[in-house]
Amino acid sequence: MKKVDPGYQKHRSDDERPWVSAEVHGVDVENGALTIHHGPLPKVGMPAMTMSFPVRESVHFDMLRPGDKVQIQVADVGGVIRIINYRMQH
Ligand SMILES: [Cu+2]
Repeated sequence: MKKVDPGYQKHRSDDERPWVSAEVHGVDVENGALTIHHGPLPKVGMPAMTMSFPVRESVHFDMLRPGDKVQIQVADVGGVIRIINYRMQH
């Protein structure tokens, strides 16, 4: 039987996921994580908070700097809530 990543809903395209405002506080490329302050993420049950957030492996974010304003999309990938996409917020 084909093993499917249980948390990642493939039928739902990334484009449909909500974009949430966030501010970069720290960039940890080595550990694949961003420290951010993000707005409420009701889909994954998080209020607004500052946290270290794992980033999906395929997403490049080494050009981000503390203070950058971004919008993020998050999803459960392999049982871990990760940033799966971001875009600069102007
Ligand atoms: Cu959080």
